[in-house]
Amino acid sequence: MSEFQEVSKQSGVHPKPAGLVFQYGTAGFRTNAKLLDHIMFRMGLLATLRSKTTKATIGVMVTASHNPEEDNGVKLVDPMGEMVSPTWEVYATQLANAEQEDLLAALKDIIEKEAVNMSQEAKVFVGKDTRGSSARLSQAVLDGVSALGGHSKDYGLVTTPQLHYMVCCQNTQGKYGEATVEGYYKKLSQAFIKLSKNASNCTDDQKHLSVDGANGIGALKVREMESHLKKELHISLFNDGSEGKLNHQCGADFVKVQQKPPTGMEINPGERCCSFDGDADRIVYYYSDSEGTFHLLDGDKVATLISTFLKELLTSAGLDLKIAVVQTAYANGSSTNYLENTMKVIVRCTKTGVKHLHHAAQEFDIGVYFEANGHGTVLFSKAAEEKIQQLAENSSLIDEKKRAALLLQNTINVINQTVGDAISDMLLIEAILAIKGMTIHQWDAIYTDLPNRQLKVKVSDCRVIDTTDAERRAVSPAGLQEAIDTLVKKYRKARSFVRPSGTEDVVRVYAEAETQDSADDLAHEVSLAVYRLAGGVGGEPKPLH
Ligand code: 16G
Ligand code: MG
Repeated sequence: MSEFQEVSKQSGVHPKPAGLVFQYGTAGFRTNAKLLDHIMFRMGLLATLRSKTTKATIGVMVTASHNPEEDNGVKLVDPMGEMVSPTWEVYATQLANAEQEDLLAALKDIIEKEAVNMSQEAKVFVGKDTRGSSARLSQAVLDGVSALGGHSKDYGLVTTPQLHYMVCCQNTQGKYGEATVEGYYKKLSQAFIKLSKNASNCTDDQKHLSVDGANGIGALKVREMESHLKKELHISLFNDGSEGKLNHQCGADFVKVQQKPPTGMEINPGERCCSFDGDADRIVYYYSDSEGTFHLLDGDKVATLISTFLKELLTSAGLDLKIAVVQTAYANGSSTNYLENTMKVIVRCTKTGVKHLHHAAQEFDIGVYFEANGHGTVLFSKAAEEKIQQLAENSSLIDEKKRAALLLQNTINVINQTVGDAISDMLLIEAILAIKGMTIHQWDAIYTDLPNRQLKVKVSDCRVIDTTDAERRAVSPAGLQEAIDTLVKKYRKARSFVRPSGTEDVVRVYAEAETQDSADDLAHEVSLAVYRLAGGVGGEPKPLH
């Protein structure tokens, strides 16, 4: 088969160091950039096969998100802009780990299993973040695509959600939007400006937002987009990449984990601030109050704000659509309680990882999904979109209904439904706060987070921990769940769970309780239980106080 001659030749330029083994994890491959060249080339090959099988354009994004600058990674994007299907994650792992001399056999195995028609045309969109290694690694992806005769389009520097958006636009023949960065800015900013027109008496102060760009791609793209926003939003951009290091002491992950503002940002009391992560698919908000205390508004607060807004609009529009919020076990208990008991919306819990939430959100007319760490978006079913569209176009509607229908229509357009998108989420949040005339403090006061603590425990093999019920209960090792149950009973309003990390070789422990001291003690005691029952390595976990 001559079609493989080029693969053989090119793979020699991107050889696999013998013995290296990687797993396509929760968000693709991610490790030190020096080890990734062969993986990138092979993901170019795999994306080409996936494109032939689906007869659609596939995306490949080169990024390691919130990881340090030295790392890099790769994620594959399926035709509608969603994460690649689980079967192909398995192929990705097999192909990445095949030793150099076994590469063709591994490739042919996938072709056979999926009955890939090799004469089918293939098209792959490639994007990259701002890391020093990204140019070289995305070239390796492009080499993989061309080695199998696929066509590629290199979008160069784009955010992860922008690449997802391009793939969806392309495969819907432009129905979702125009598959260009300019098209993305136009679609989102026009919807944002229309939404903003519904905010009465919004002062310049209220239109101001400080953005921490994590010294990454999100900063570049916010800058590019600014002129499209027609002064409806005044952005002060910090950590724009001109000086600082990517994700270093800044960005959404730093702010969420450290519970403090990023370095390099000036914060005045009561001012709204937000942070993106390194590939701009996560966002968290925060402010500091008049006493200088820092307050974080995470993905749970975002989900609450958005779902409240949508629910009010549905009521005003007289639309009977089922709205649900999808969370993970990390969602603060207060948020779940507020959503279920005060707002009376359906709440679903899934395993950690965007793809699980996305999937669950697809089951509702409107599915709002957010991880506490700030990954999330809103999905509208086709039927829901059509109903909203019809209502917005109905000329006989009276004021309040008409207004609500138009707001819903523009809300749909400002949202990137393919994946969580920091820029799109930011515009939606800013529009909602402006329309509702709400300060960040008022938003924060919707409910009060329960104090919580997250810890990690090193064990010799994370696989000994197996969980069920969306990771909220451990089924193995024996006795662990019983131990957790007993510990939780000691504290008021307490909850705790453990799960093996999908991105690090550790077991993660989460605990929440009525006071910070109780949450800290509980997290420590549960860590000890994990250490003792699940083969902890190194010294015993020490108490926090
Ligand atoms: C990945 C996931 C994120 C999840 C995190 C959990 C995507 C795009 N990213 O970053 O959603 O919260 O992993 O990490 O799915 P952990 O398994 O180490 O706790
Ligand atoms: Mg990210």
